Amino acid sequence: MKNVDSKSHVRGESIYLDDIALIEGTLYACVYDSPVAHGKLNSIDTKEAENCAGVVKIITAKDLIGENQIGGILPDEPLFADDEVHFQGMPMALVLAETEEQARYAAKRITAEIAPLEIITNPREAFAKNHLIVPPKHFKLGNTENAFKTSEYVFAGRADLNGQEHLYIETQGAYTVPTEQGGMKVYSSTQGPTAVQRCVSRVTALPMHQIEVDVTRLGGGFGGKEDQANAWAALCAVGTQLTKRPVKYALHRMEDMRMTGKRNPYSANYKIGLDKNFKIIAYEVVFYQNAGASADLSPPVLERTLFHCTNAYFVPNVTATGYSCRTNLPPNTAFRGFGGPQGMFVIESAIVHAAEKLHVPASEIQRKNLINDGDEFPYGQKAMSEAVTSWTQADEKFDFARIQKEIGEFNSKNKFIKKGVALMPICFGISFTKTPMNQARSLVHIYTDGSVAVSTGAVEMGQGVNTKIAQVASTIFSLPIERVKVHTTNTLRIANTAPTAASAAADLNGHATQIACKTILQRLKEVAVPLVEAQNAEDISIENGFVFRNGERTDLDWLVLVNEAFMQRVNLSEHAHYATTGINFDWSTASGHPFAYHVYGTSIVGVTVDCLRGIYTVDFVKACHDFGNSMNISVDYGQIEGGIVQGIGWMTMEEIVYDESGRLRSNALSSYKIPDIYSVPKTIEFVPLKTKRENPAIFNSKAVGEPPLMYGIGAYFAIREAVKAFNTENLPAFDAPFTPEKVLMNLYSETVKEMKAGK
Ligand code: MTE
Ligand code: LUZ
Ligand code: MOS
Repeated sequence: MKNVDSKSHVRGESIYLDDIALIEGTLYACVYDSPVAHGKLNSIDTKEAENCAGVVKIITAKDLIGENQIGGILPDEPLFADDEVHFQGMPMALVLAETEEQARYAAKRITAEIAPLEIITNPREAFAKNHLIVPPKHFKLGNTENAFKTSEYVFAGRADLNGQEHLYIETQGAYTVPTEQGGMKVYSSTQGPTAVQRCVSRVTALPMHQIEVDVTRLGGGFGGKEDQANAWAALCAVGTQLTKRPVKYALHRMEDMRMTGKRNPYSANYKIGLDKNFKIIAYEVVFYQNAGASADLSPPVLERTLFHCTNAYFVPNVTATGYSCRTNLPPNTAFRGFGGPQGMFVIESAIVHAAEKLHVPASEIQRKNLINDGDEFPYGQKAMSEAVTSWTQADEKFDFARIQKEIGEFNSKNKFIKKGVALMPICFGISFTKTPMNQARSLVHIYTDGSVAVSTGAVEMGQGVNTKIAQVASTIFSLPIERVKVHTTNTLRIANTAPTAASAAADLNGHATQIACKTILQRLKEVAVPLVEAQNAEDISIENGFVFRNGERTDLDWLVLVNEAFMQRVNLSEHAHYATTGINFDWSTASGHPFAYHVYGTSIVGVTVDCLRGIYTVDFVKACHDFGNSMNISVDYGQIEGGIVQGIGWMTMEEIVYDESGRLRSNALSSYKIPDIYSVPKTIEFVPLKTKRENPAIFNSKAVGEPPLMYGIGAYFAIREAVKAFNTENLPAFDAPFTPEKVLMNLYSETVKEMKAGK
């Protein structure tokens, strides 16, 4: 079944923030942001800007009626810089003008006097100076100290990972409109309407019931709008509060890249111990997370890094430590995988390191250590594992040995073109690790023409959640999907929502919708009993628009039944609540059962490297993936393909560069390279995992939004294999992304060394 938005998308008729018709009198906002990464703010001079044409008001910290604070987890993020600036791009003042051009022109005329303070951009340096966002986090299973003593082989090393720009097609933005009696309606491009509502309430001091947040859809979020849509909504809201006029701000691409946080970069130290059969018996890892200037979501991101630090493997003795390090960069934040991919990259590096030293294929160590049913993750939960089944089924379908053999033959015949292949098993936990966030609500109405309207807490951002929710209602009521409309996400209809994140939106909100629909359906069946002369509601079913009695079609149709229910004053609406059962986690013991389930899969990634130029192509990604019973295979394939390409981009070409002054050098699409259609793998082939197990998500499905990104990690290691096939003298550092420049330097490492030595 097609995505319910496909027609309006193709026609360009779908509505995003920038398409909302503006009300007369709307003002345009533009931020003046800090030109330095760290300093004491002595004064801001807005005089020249105030005199610019069209300027209505300029707002700074001192003008706020509410709190100058937007930090959700820790109160460490002022909306406007007050006494200090903490990163380049930190908002300092907001210009409101009659036109967008006037607002931007005036913002450029603001100046500030800032006394420079020490700038730190590197997480290890921040750690050395004890600039931590939160106290360190630890996971411990077994006893690594003893296990290293009994290990046959021990290897230690370092892995580094850069961040990633979200590059949602629709930039951040908001539009706020005053409503009567001091209230406000907020249109926001956010994954978290409730987070926006809370934040607006905080900076305006308006109670939450005066604030209506409405979201039609996003042109992508990828985690970047889980928390970081708040600031722009808060800025517009303050503007509306102080001028009593609607205020709009849609960021330009370069503003967005400069002012918003990205995927957290990490630096890590690992130590891995194996027994003589290559079983990993000990793993010690320390993560230095680059959090940026404030907490934002970095603490839970770091937690998920620890949750996934052993990927799809069972290691009986694990000590994992995470430091969230405060630097003078824009606050980093959620990004598809939420720290999980970073944890996985480090253990994959450790395994490849061991394999190289032991002269065995990495896949042998990977396979021998896959987690099995009943094995314990380092956080106490016992696995219900599909790691081995997905590995075996991928091997049966795609034949690893044959692929490896073909690549070996190719490499022996070609001097300047080398191929490489890597296996990438994944295991990703599904549920917000903060248990209370795993709840959702749905509001369902049947109207007297028989059509159905659904509202939930889920935000559509291209991932197809509205299609899946419409499918739930259409399945329960047995109506064509056209009879169901999923409406905007709105805090007046659905309150206290979790953000659409953690790949859990379709499940949580789908379940709530299922409960609401079933409740109404039961009422309708009871209405039908006397009308079709049945004994009781159990004898009734509704299929394809007709009432069935004991499996036999009657003449009573959906429309008549609905109207009969209405005439009998039976409630045709329901607001239902759903909360995931059986999950818990306690940080005081660092153990529990945080995930409803895990998503598994095994991919094989093949690349070709041009050893004269250092450029490469990803030839194929083939995998056995644990879709569960996919609710919508075409939507899920879209998620798989998009996730893989995004993962490959992160691992290979997307390179965020901040200079030592904390200035973003990769600040536009000319200097930040993301995968285009030419860098998409020629072949992406997936087989669904076959298993007899029941899947716990809605309609026996499994979450699909984030896990496929992690297959992209395989591209890094496949390129590494190809590079080693050309330059056998060199073992490249574990330092992602593997950009063409780095590939070239590693292909010619000896030449590079000689050049450095001045030869
Ligand atoms: N797909 C598209 N097209 N656009 C997006 O912004 N975000 C991803 C994923 N897939 C995203 C996407 C992220 S980070 C998450 S957490 C999930 O979608 C969220 O949606 P779900 O819970 O409905 O899977
Ligand atoms: N967001 C969050 C997430 O707040 N908690 C999570 O556990 C999570 N996991 C994945 C993506 N976003
Ligand atoms: Mo996704 S990182 O959970 O928004």
